[in-house]
Amino acid sequence: MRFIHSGSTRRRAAFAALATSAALVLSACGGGAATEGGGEGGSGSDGDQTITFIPKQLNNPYTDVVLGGGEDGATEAGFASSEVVGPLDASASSQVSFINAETQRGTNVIVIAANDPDAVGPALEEARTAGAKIVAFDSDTNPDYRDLFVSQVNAKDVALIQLELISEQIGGEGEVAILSATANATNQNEWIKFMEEELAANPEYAKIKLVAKVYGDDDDTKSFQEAQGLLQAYPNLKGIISPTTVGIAATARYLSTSEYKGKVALTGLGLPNEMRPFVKDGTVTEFALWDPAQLGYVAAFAGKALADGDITGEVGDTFEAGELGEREIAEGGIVLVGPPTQFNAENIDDYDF
Ligand code: RAM
Repeated sequence: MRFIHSGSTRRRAAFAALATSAALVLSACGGGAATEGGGEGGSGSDGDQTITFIPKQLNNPYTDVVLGGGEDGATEAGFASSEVVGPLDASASSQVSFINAETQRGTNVIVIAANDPDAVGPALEEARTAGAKIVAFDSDTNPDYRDLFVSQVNAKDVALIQLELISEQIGGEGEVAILSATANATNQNEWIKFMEEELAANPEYAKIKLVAKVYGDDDDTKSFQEAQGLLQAYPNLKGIISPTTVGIAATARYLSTSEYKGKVALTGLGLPNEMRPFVKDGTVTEFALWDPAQLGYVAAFAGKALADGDITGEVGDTFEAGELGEREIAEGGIVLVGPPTQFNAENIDDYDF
């Protein structure tokens, strides 16, 4: 697998299509037992272990890239099969039936990006009792419910980068708003908390005022409407931070054909392939992200190390994550992937995801 300049887009698209049909099959049977490709209970031996990824939602282009990396990682790590199941929306409890189905199938490793830190808890506890290892990635569960969390980048760094970018782009003063994903998402809320703390504590940001936080639910249409609503409600708005790939793309689309293009700044976390036209047409100057494929890739290797009993999730445990090398589990049971990259007109064409 090649990272950052990855060219396996076609394979990823095929994988995403498979992912969507898997979700529909499981939805159709109400999250009940599905037997295809399952293992024998939570204790598969080396050669027949199974891994299932449960993203926040399917039909999210960010998810497709993450899962492309996950699929590569699962194969390289030596899982007998890897699958993707998940809801089509990112609401708090939408993942529960999918977790239950994996427990019934005896899946050895469940990798989940939690839509809510607690709503998935009881279902994950049952999965663990049945022998599954739980790897959270992208958006953590309450730590009680998982063996470890694979985090894209240090959460505070993600927050700080976005503040630096918006401050630069609005000349250090004025009203700003945050357009987030869902109100329950652990990752979003952690980044927002760090942004609010830094705005309050750092004198460099004394003239920046956070006037609103709105939620587009990682739904393209809702995010677009929320962006529009922000500009109507706050005529003096100077900038928008959208720490979600769905939100930033929808907001850019809105701004690009509005009177605010080039006047209201927009930054946050975006996919270079989705943001390229808006960087080229002057709607967006600079935004950030990590390589999402690496997140799925590292999560698969972490799952294998747990399932093999090589690690337990203790601080200081180490495992090999294929071509990304050795990873160590840090305080809080967290494995960092990182680092973040900033994208602008000068470098955006160097990236293909
Ligand atoms: C969205 C999701 C995801 C987040 C990225 C940056 O696709 O909200 O959880 O990590 O954006």
